[in-house]
Order: sequence, then C-alpha cells, then structure tokens
Amino acid sequence: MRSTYQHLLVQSDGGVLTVTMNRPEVLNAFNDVMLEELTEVMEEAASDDSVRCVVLTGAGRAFGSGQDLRSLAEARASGTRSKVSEHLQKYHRVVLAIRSMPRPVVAAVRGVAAGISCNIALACDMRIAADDARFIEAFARIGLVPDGGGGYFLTKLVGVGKAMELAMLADEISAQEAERLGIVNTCVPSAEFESAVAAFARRLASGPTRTYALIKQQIYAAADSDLASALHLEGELQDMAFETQDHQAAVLAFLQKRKPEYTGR
Ligand code: LHQ
Repeated sequence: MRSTYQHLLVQSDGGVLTVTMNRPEVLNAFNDVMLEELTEVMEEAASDDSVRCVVLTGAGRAFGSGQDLRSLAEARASGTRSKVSEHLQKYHRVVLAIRSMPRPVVAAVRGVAAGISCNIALACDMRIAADDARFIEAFARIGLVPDGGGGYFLTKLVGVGKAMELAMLADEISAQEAERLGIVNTCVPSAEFESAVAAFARRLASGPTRTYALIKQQIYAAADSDLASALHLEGELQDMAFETQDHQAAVLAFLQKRKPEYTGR
C-alpha cells in the first residue's frame, strides 16, 4: 500500500485501516482520481492479512456528496464523456471490493452522505453515524436512478416500499431516522463520534477475523437465497470456522474461564 494519495488519507493502526476520502472543499465528491485511489486501496486491503477491519470515512464536515457534478458537466461539455454505464463500472468495482473483502468494512458517516457516496456507505458491512449525519438518495433530484448498487442495498436494508420512497422523493434522512430504519447500526453524539468509531473498529479488529469473513459470506448469501441453500452454505462455512485457530483457542479459553484473545487466524 503506498504512503501518499492525492485524494485519500490512509492510516493503519492496530489492524484498523482507516481510509478517509479527502476533497473537503467539495464535500468529498468523487472525481476520477479519488475513485481510482479508493478502488486501489480496497483491493489491496482485501489481500492484506495485517488489515483486520477497514473504516471508510470523509474529511471535514461530510462523508461524501456523490459524483463530482462539475467534472461530470465538464466531461459532457468537452465531449470526452464515456457512456455512463461504463463510468459506473468503476464504482461497481469498489462496491464489489467492499462486499467481497474478507474482513469487516465500516462506514463512519459524519455530515452529509449523498448520491453515490451514500450508496458506497450502504455497500459497507455496517455504518456508524454522528448525530449530524444525513443521508440523501439525491439521484432523482437530478433526474437519475440510484446507482452504485443503491436500488439493491436500499431494498435489502429498508424493504421495497420505503426504498421506493427514498429513491423517488430523494428527501434527506436524519441520522436518527436512519438508525430507526436500520440504515445505520448506531448513531452517536458528534462529540463522541471519533472515539465511538475507534472503539467499534478496534473491537472488530481484535475479533476472529477468518470467522468474520465467513459470516460476511453467510449473511450476504442468505440475503439472496432460499432457506435450503442458506442451510447448506451454513454447513460448509461452519466446517471452515471449526478449523480456525481462533475457534479452538476460544473454546479452550471458555473451559479455562479466561477471556479469549483472537489472533485473526
Ligand atoms: C459539489 C458537490 C458535487 C461538485 C457539493 N459535485 N461539487 C451520477 C452520474 C454519473 C455517474 C456516476 O454516478 C452518479 C451518481 C451521483 O452521485 S449523482 C448525485 C450527485 N450528487 C448530488 O446531486 C449532490 C449535490 N450536492 C448537494 O446537493 C449539496 O451540496 C449537499 C446536499 C450534498 C450538501 O449541501 P450543503 O451542506 O448546503 O453544502 P453546499 O451545497 O454548500 O456544498 C459545499 C461545496 O461543495 C459547494 O461548493 P462552493 O464552491 O460553493 O463552496 C458545492 O458546490 C460543492 N459540492 N456537492 N456533488
């Protein structure tokens, strides 16, 4: 992993890789460079066993404001714009890297998460929001459909009826409402945001990492399958979990009335 990026801050500490989107002057809107850098970091984190939890967040007062509309308009005006679906494939690569990453990925959302930035937060495994966070499926405001997996993630998280409302009306959802709807896992006071994110990430980074990868596979497969297939996959995954060092050490720790220490192996 390189040490400097143009539009990301990347910091590794105790198994937690914190990736901060860093274009605060435009509320961390995505331009091509930031998108390419985020893809690179997520793909590298997926194959780096020293990373046991990834936190994705934004610099300044926002998580992200979606596609940079200025660079989009400039590309359209200059005639250099490719078909939107081709451009979207670059976002899809990030979404798929997050979902298939064999370790937990947490979105830490402060301020606004709009458009495709909102949907990249939804692609993460869990979300922590500061109480000033706001979520906007802003697409219909500019005559577009939710992209970056938004239609899929919204439907899974809040159900068809509410997903339809959020996508069509494109209204802002407060952090408290997002917590009530199950869009975010937890909402914390802004003053406690950084320490709450750090504690959550540290806890995940000191958990049974290989088992977390299997749980991720299990939950996402279950969301798209029938009971019989889910039960079949459960058996296969438990065979793998059963052989991890963390499982065996945790059983021993229980029998010896000690707290387990997970090594991630
Ligand atoms: C921005 C942006 C922005 C550039 C704030 N771009 N500068 C679409 C098409 C193609 C392919 C890929 O996928 C997509 C997906 C999408 O993401 S479509 C949705 C794109 N995003 C939006 O429509 C949201 C646009 N932004 C807003 O509606 C507001 O800025 C929000 C509600 C996010 C925040 O409002 P405020 O808190 O009032 O901040 P602000 O509007 O004053 O923004 C601060 C600055 O950031 C401002 O620049 P300035 O020079 O005036 O200080 C904005 O122009 C700039 N900015 N979003 N997406």
